[in-house]
Amino acid sequence: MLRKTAVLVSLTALLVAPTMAFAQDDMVVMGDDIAEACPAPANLSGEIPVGALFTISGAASVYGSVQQAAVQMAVDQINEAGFLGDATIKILLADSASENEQAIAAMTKLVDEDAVVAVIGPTLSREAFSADPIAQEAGVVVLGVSNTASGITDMGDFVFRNSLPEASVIPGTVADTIAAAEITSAGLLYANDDDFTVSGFEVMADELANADVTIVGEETFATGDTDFNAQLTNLIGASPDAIFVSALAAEATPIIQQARALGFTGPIVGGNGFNSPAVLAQTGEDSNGLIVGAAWNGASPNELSNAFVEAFSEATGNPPDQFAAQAYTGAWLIASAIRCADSVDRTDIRDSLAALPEIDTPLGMFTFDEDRNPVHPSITQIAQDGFFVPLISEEVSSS
Ligand code: 1QQ
Repeated sequence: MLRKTAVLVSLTALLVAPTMAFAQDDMVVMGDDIAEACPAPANLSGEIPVGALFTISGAASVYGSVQQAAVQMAVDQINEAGFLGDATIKILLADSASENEQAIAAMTKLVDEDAVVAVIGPTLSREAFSADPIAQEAGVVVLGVSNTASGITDMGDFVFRNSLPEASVIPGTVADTIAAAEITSAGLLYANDDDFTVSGFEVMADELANADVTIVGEETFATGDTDFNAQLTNLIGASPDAIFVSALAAEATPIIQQARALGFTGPIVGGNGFNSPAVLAQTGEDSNGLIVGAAWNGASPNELSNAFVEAFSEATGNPPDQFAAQAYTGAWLIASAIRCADSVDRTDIRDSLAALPEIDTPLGMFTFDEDRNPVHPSITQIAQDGFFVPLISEEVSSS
């Protein structure tokens, strides 16, 4: 029903032939296909408040700070392009501080006091499981741009994510690792107190078993731990071909360092928590041979991705990571939903987001499935000399 409406709107838009292109100052940005599918809004004016709830401080701040920069960059482009007609988006930024209670308090304020029409975030899956029910209850769209645990969108029909879940990415990571490094055995290490790390571990264990890789051992730790020598000694003692790790960046870094210090030279395979350049910067040569599945890599041969890399690098002085690409795309998706709804009614925005046509994004051709989860390509990467590059089999060395 909703999709039919979108098609009709699209035909109408073609008849009035809007040749609005969202290239600014020769810069290519997202939004062209939505500009064609949905006519310029006629009912919007003023500043439209949209919440951005990210972990800007605390243990997981490596993810939140780039998300903040990417969302702001997208919103600046959206406003400068007049994508919402006479209206502009105003981002209300809130810091979840890597704490679930803080995420709940911030979500409550955004939804109740600030009267946002939608929220982008929160950064961590465990924050989302704590805070998203508040948005769902209030009937406000919450769009996760980095939540990868299983079950996020099961919280309700106002809960969306554009971040590929571990369940979509890790099967490819396992298959590519087996193909490239010919592993037949693996050890597993994960934090057992975080929704994302537990979920990632479960997918890794299932996929390895499906692929007939022998699991030589499973070890756990708690978020905040710094010494992993006991667990790694156990795993390495069983001589695995690879070690699979589900951890956030703060723990991923010492795990890589300690595994290498204990003499492990095989592939370390990480989940989404490893996807920050901070992990590579802090581990230096130790991260060579690290394999990580991702929703995006800077080498993606995609015009919007290339333009995004250039604009983000210019705006911030640093190249973007996957979290930036997802946050940037998320802000454009919310703007697209508002434009196509031609309304700031919270339910209209929900319906419009769910009905968006497939659109071109830096993440590739993107659409939501019927459960409000993302559908777009994933990629397996390997760390080489401080950078994530797409994995091709010849590049795997057992250092
Ligand atoms: C989650 C994750 C983290 C790595 C987010 C940054 O994927 O918590 O779901």
